[in-house]
Amino acid sequence: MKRFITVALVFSLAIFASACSGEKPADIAIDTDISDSLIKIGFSQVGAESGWRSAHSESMKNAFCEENGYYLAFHDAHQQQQNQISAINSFIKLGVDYIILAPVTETGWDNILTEAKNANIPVIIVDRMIDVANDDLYVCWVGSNFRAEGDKAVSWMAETFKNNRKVNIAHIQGTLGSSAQIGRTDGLSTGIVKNPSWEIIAQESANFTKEQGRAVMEDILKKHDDIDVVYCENDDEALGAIEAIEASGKTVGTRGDITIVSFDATKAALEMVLSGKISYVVECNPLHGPIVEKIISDMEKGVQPEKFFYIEEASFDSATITQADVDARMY
Ligand code: GZL
Repeated sequence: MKRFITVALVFSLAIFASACSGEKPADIAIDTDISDSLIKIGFSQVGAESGWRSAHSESMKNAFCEENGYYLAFHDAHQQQQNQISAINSFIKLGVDYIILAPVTETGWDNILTEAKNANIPVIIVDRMIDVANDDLYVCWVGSNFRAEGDKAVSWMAETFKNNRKVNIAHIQGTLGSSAQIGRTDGLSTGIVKNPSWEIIAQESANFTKEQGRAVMEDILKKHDDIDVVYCENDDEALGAIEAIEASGKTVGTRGDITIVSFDATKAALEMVLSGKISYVVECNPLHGPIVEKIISDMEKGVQPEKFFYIEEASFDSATITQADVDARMY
């Protein structure tokens, strides 16, 4: 196990972070009396932008707890890549045993991950994917097939609107350049090619947040009164969009004015599917903690993981969902 710097270290990324992003300070505080028997994990998390993200963070914190033999240094990057790079730099200086990165976007990681490699600290990527020149910069990746998620939503739309002469789509994207946005957008783009009656009449990012989802939808509603479908790239954007649509006097749902399609399948969204306000939601499973913990536990025994681990995912349709589906939701 790597020698861990056991002095009181408070890495204030605030100065650097606020200089770059104006975000609230986010410190990494490392205690002095960490038992050498604990495996030290540095985890750089995207932020706390959505219900999905909160569930993801909780799953990771529960898995990498002291009872399981870990010390977790958790950093919230407030959706800023520079904050993540600063945090990883701090983890390297601290001499953690493993770095886990949930990357906000796909590119820009080569240099910092090269530094981690040179420090002999294994890096595991979770959730979104990274695009680096050398895949040896990370040990493995755990996450979702975002393109497949988009294809699932588009298949449902093709069946639902197969008799429509025209389908006008408002497309609310996630964080531009993130794998989740790229994959879900690619799914819709392919659907547009395959379904000539479909047209994207508006397209804008709401950065996976409810607030921006509402603002973007308000803006689109001012310009368009012939929207048939809103394709939201996560539930938080969908919840915000629904607020804006209903405030405008229109109704949502398959039998309403505007059909809502979304991704994540958080409990809040499933309740909306059950009520019929959201017509279809594709699950994006955030419960990565136990999977990643098993990978590290195996690595500690000398077992190398598969390079890519895709999480199993379902989807929910307002025509078939049950109360039991909603009650069973863990997040
Ligand atoms: C998907 C994840 C996305 C979620 C959003 O794996 O990266 O980021 O769909 C979250 O809710 O903000």
